[in-house]
Amino acid sequence: MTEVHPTICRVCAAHCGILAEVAGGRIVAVAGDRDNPLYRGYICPKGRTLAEQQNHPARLLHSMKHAQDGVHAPITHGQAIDEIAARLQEILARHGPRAVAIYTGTYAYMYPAAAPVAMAWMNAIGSPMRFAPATIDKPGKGIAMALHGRWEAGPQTFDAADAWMIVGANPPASRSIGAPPNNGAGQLHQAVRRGMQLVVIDPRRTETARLATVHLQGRPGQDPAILAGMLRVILAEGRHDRDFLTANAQGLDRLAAAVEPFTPDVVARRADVPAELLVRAARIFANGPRGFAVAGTGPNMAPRGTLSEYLLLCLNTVCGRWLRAGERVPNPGVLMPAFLPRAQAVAPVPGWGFGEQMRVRGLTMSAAGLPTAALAEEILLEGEGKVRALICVGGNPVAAWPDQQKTLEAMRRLDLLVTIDCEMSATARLAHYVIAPRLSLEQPGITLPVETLSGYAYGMGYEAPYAQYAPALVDPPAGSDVVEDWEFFHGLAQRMGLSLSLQAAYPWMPATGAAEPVALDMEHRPTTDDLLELLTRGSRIPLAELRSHPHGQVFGDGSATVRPKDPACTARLELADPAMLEELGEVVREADDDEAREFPYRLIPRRLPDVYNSFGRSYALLVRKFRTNPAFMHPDDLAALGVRYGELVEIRSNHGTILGVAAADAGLRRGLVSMSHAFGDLPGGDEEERVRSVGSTISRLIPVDRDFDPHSGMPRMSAVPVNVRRHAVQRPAGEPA
Ligand SMILES: Nc1nc2c(c(=O)[nH]1)N[C@H]1C(S)=C(S)[C@@H](COP(=O)(O)OP(=O)(O)OC[C@H]3O[C@@H](n4cnc5c(=O)[nH]c(N)nc54)[C@H](O)[C@@H]3O)O[C@H]1N2
Ligand SMILES: Nc1nc2c(c(=O)[nH]1)N[C@H]1C(S)=C(S)[C@@H](COP(=O)(O)OP(=O)(O)OC[C@H]3O[C@@H](n4cnc5c(=O)[nH]c(N)nc54)[C@H](O)[C@@H]3O)O[C@H]1N2
Ligand code: SF4
Ligand SMILES: [Mo]
Repeated sequence: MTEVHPTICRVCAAHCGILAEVAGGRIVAVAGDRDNPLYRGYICPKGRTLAEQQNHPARLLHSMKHAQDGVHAPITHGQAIDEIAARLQEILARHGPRAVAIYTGTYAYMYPAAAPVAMAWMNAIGSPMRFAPATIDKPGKGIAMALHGRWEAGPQTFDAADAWMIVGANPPASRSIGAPPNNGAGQLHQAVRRGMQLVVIDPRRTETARLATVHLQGRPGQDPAILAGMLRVILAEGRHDRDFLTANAQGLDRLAAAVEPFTPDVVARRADVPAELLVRAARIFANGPRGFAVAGTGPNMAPRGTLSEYLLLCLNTVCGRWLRAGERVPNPGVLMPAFLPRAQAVAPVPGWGFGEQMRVRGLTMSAAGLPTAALAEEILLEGEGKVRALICVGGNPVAAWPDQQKTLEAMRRLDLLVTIDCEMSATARLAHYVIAPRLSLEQPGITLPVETLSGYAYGMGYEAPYAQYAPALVDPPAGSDVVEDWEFFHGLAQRMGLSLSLQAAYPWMPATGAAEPVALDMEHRPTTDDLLELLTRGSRIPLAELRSHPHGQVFGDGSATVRPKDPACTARLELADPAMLEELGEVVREADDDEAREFPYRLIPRRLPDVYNSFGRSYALLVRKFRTNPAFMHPDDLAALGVRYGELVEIRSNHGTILGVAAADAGLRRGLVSMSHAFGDLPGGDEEERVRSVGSTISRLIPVDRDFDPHSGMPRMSAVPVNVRRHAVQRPAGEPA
């Protein structure tokens, strides 16, 4: 007998509402769910792997303990937690709480209880050393928002936008930012068809750029100049929203003076974009009348990512692209407390320089969190405060952190490395213990993680008051021994005699007020549903009500309109943060292009549609098109180097050298190498063979301690200067070494 159940795909942060067919306790097929009011039947190839995941040969069905020489042996999860707790207690007793760090990776955020229970455990041991991918992703967002101030009512929405701008993001592939999470690609197409003008800034002619009214295909790393140039055009032509600025912002004159040097001609030279196109893009955006401008990983990974995000906020503010009193609140909250914002600014706060200090490079806590790119150095640096134990949750540092050489050294130096991972990832293979988790369809889930994203960054999260609850659909395979990620931390706390208090907040969420910590029962383990109740307490729609809508529901509320500004509110959006304008001054003074002779090419990141960071390589369906991460280059560049498609190229930076399989992308600017990250696995063995079977690790080209944002600690991960040449050894694919 087969049954079909609506559920939530948790392979990526889009969290599509899908259908799963269950027979004999197994998932036998998945499909889009036409009855889902938001996703309307959408599913992608990654989501389709859910039918295979549960019983996939690569899946870990038991936790593992390192035996010797890189060999792991199964261990029961209870025994593993006993041993880890004992080891942690020794480390805490000898070295104090700072010696224990946590890294909550990508898959920690697909499970609403995972990060909150993990943070409750960190609170209980008293360690501030909490790291997440945010600081190697788009840290400029949180920091820029701190410096600029927030607009309580949020931005004008995508569904009603006349002019939309996307800087270095490609939602058709990444489904992450720049378009709503529910089939953003389809929505972009529709919006353009209904007449929305789209401005795209990307050195590559992406799927997004192909829909653009204006595509500025400039040099990577030149977003500060391009955005300053657009601001200059808008201010010079008087296209700014004077009334809005007078009432709600400050620093306009200083901003105008700071962008003055960025004339269209200057920007055209620096960024290599036609001056007329820059002017046209600025006019389209400023004329709106409605829309918003968002940035993805492109500009954030390039130098001065925080400045780019800051100038983007200034651009939105200067054009008044924020919701006003009386307008509809797109999402007054569903699983979060009711949110009826006012049309007013929330004053700026410090972006960095508070909280825990890193022992390296003068880095501190920032509005984006502690700098993940400095954790390997913290582990390697001897002395008081050294990090000796690391627990990873659904993350893969060896594949994903910049500077793989340093990451490997650090992982090997740890007294204790534990990772919760469903596969023997590159990091798992170095771990003392690997905890095998339940997979998504084996546990209840809610769309809370997506809903909370809007609190982290504009242009993320749901634009509609939508939510879904999904019960566990199947048990883990017979004979397996797996736990939910949060259960690991509850188990640790039990053995260590700690009490846990749960806070209904995410690392990226602003405090909601309703979030007084609640003590968890340490005697009897709560159920995941108990935790979901706790995490959503005070929600506008009770979880019980949501459960009666298995296909998800849009909980409209006609009365949800933006309230007028509080007469007592004096907060203003800041257009002239001194540190940001100082940095813009440095852009004026710096040479157009450094390192041009030795490293004439620039490496830029890109997302491949069918894999998700290091997830997906084990699935035949997902590697049909790209088994590895090709080194995409312009065909003329390849011809100039005498390289044919499929041949090996050697890519060298000031930090390392990797091989890549050459592939042509006529949509790229010349002078670029565009590659995806998190491929390449552990180094070793025959390189020519490995690059064709597992790909290459671009983070080996990226030093963490040379060229980095001084506030976020983000290293230069786009516009990385590299040299490229044909590799001396060329063996056709498949030929034995
Ligand atoms: N299929 C798939 N989806 C994913 C992921 C995945 O691996 N695969 N990863 C997920 C994660 S963790 C994230 S953070 C998001 C990221 O989501 P996005 O930020 O949308 O990532 P990309 O699709 O790589 O788009 C980034 C674009 O920036 C451009 N770019 C590079 N350098 C610069 C620059 O200096 N300036 C400008 N203006 N553009 C530049 C690149 O050419 C690229 O087109 O995607 C998520 N979604
Ligand atoms: N050079 C370069 N480096 C980059 C980037 C780049 O563009 N260029 N992008 C950066 C970005 S944006 C990000 S977000 C980071 C990502 O950094 P990470 O989050 O550290 O990397 P992932 O590869 O997403 O790690 C996910 C891990 O979770 C495991 N996993 C999969 N499903 C589950 C599950 O259900 N439960 C559990 N517990 N584990 C699961 C996977 O096997 C994998 O090992 O990488 C960053 N690094
Ligand atoms: S877009 Fe993401 S959530 Fe939607 S089906 Fe694909 S992997 Fe799943
Ligand atoms: Mo990311």
